[in-house]
Amino acid sequence: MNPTLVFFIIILCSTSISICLADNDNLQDACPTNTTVTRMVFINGFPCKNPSSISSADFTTSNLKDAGDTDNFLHSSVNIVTAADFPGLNTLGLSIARTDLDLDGMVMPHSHPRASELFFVRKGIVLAGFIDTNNTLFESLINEGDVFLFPRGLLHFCMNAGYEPAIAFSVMNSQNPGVVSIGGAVFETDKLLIDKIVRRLISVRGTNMANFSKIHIQ
Ligand SMILES: *[C@@H]1O[C@H](CO)[C@@H](O)[C@H](O)[C@H]1NC(C)=O
Ligand SMILES: *[C@@H]1O[C@H](CO)[C@@H](O)[C@H](O)[C@H]1NC(C)=O
Ligand SMILES: CC(=O)N[C@H]1CO[C@H](CO)[C@@H](O)[C@@H]1O
Repeated sequence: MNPTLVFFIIILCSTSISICLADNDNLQDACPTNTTVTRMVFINGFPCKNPSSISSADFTTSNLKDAGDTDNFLHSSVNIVTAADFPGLNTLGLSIARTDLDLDGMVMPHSHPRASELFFVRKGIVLAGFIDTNNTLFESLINEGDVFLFPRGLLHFCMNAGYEPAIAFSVMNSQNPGVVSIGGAVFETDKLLIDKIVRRLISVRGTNMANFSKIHIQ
């Protein structure tokens, strides 16, 4: 094939990929989700409310005020609020989450195919990390007020590394980030497998073992 043509095809593909990687731009000020519309037609996003009936309540949520239920074998809870639950988020390309980590709590490796994530620790000490496409582990011990970044689509995890329950909030750059979890329903019945994954994380992590001494799966 003509090399110039190949070059233009590559340019075309890479520019259209970069467009697809972000949520669509909004064409109006706001478009709060009308949650009562029966979805007969499937569109990219949610239908908007009638602009004349939009109010400040559409742009306010208290869904992240309360701690999630950490009474589970991972001792953690994650509550993601998307445009489906928080009408004002529709078409803004944002969503927000709250993570509660009890002592020894962890969130298993997972990824968000449509969003990068800013992870802000509100309380406690958290070990947060992600694994890139070269299987290199990037991780940090983050304290209250610190922010860690999980790039789009990469597997990431976090665990409580302190001596008190930890709380973190995340902002994601998609109104519907999606979750691909390797710790899903399959593993919830197989604690041995979880134990193997934790051991694997520890071995990847190598030297700094001190913070892991408290992690155990019951
Ligand atoms: C939401 O959609 C329903 C059904 O189409 C409509 O009756 C209702 O008025 C809409 N609500 C708002 C606030 O626009
Ligand atoms: C990929 O990882 C290997 C070792 O794990 C390292 O030597 C190499 O530099 C890494 N490559 C990139 C591009 O990061
Ligand atoms: C909570 C805790 O023990 N954190 C430690 C984890 O490891 C680093 C590096 O060794 C220490 O600086 C932290 O105090």
